[in-house]
Amino acid sequence: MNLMAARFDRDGYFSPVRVFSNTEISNYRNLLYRTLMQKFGDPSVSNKYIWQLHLLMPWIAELVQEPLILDAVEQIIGPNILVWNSGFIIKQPGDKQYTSWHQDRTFWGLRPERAVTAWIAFTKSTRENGCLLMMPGTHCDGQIEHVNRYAEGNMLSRGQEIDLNISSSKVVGIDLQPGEMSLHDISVIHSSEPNTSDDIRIGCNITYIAPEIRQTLGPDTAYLVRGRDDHRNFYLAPTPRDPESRETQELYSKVALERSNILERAYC
Ligand SMILES: O=C(O)CCC(=O)C(=O)O
Repeated sequence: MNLMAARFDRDGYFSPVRVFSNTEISNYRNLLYRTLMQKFGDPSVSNKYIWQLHLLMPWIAELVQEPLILDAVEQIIGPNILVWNSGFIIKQPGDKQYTSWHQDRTFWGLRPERAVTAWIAFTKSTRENGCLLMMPGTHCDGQIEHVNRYAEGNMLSRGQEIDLNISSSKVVGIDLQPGEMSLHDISVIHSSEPNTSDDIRIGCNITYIAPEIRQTLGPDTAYLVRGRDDHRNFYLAPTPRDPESRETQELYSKVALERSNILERAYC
């Protein structure tokens, strides 16, 4: 086991890993602004653009296949890799939105729970602008009860929260420069706070799974990016060619609906 895999195994996360140069991440940031920022900011459509954006936008399909990301992910889940999700979490300057302490596994129906999320910094990510916060080692604690609190500003759909006295001395902030990523296990307890800075914070999160993982809450889709899938537990989606084409739009609507049904059925 290499150093990264050993640390991930011990702590439930690993950071930082440089995966894009400054020029590359700035190009991706431009693409984000050009294709999606307006949609994210429009409340009448923004909830359509939460899940699996790599099945809509060709440039995100390319991003999720970046070899440096996959090399790191391979150390953790092995040589056969599917993308289960990709999306963006954006906090505007002074944004009060946050995510409460949670374990991703609670909502996603994936078993066994071995899956990893790559969180790629499209901007600087710091304590001040609301970076990810980790509770090291908590991926070994099993499923912890979450309570639906629906608190204002909580970015989780039902404001799900772990009812636990979290000691701040154990919390680790994941500081990242643009183009760096962190990796976290879907069982580790994590959160993020509001953006108290004058700068936007943009994170792209991509969840990777091994093909032997099953979806327990209904039909689901994934995207093969490395190796092979001998299990076929997920419908394997094609690479999108044109986000405006009927074919891509129909597939995207279908998989987004299936995903929201999965979240509806999830524990909590
Ligand atoms: O980006 C954030 O503020 C929270 C992200 C998160 O909870 C996740 O990627 O699992």
